[in-house]
Amino acid sequence: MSKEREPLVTHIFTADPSAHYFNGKIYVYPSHDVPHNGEDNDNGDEYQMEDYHILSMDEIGGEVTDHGVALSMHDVPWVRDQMWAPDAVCKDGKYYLFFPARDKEGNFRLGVAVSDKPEGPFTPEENCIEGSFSIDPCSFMDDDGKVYVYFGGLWGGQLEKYRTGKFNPEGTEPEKNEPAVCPKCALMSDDLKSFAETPVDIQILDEDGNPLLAGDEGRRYFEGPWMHKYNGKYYFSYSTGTTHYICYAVGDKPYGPFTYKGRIMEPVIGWTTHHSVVEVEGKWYLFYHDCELSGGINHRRCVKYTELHYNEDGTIQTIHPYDHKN
Ligand code: FUB
Repeated sequence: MSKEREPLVTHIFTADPSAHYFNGKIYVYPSHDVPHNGEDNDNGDEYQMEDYHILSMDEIGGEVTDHGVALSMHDVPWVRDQMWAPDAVCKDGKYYLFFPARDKEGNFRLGVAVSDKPEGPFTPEENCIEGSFSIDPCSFMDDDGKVYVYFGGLWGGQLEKYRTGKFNPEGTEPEKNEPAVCPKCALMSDDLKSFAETPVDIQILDEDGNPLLAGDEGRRYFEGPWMHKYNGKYYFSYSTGTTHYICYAVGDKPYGPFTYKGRIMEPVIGWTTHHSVVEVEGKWYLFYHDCELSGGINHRRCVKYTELHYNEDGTIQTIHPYDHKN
């Protein structure tokens, strides 16, 4: 059985959980951390994931099933290594797994793989999504059936190297008093295998309508985007990386702009923090990870979940991950 704020599974290390409610069950699409003794660095070289295992639960608190290898990097012709945070969407009875990985040149790209079942196995496309770059795809289907992919991550995720629209290996973050690097969004084609448009910037604004600045590290975007809808509003949430918060911003359209509203979760044990938000039978849950299972080793993480609560005005109550009261 699974318990709130405890590792969902302990037989493998898991991270970056994208949770969905498909066919009356909870499916979690996590990264699968590979234990090794290499050192951590700012390029994320320690995250050497090679495959994906899909987890499922019949209900919140239920037994967790590990469905085994759903996709391996050895089966994806364009991938060199580092299969990082994935997500999935269901369209017309098929399941689409979106994932980032380094291509043969060592640049992060996004790929897609398809299955008839939510747990896979997934069959990958031969090539990465044309025009894709960076990491952490979050696939969101709006009420009209359109699917958008939000993505991007700084540092190891290379997002700052695309500031000019083209890859610049020397690209850096803006100065502290300049607008922060924006996450990206692209509408997907009907078959979900390509971008239907050039990815656009997602603007995150402060309370005065100004873009968050690069030096505002407690609020600006770093990686790990997630999109969900609550009471007709679009909630764009993400990790602030260097300050280790999960924050959110609210808007009226899938492309934003989004106005910063606050923190969903305070820092967890470990450097990275990464989440998803899912509604299950009228209650809302945050899936996230920390490094408690490994005693704090950054690349040996474990997926957890906890209930998430909204206030009447639509703001989200901040979760303190190790205080079981809030
Ligand atoms: O798991 C590798 C990377 O760490 C993810 O892509 C980031 O979001 C961070 O969790």
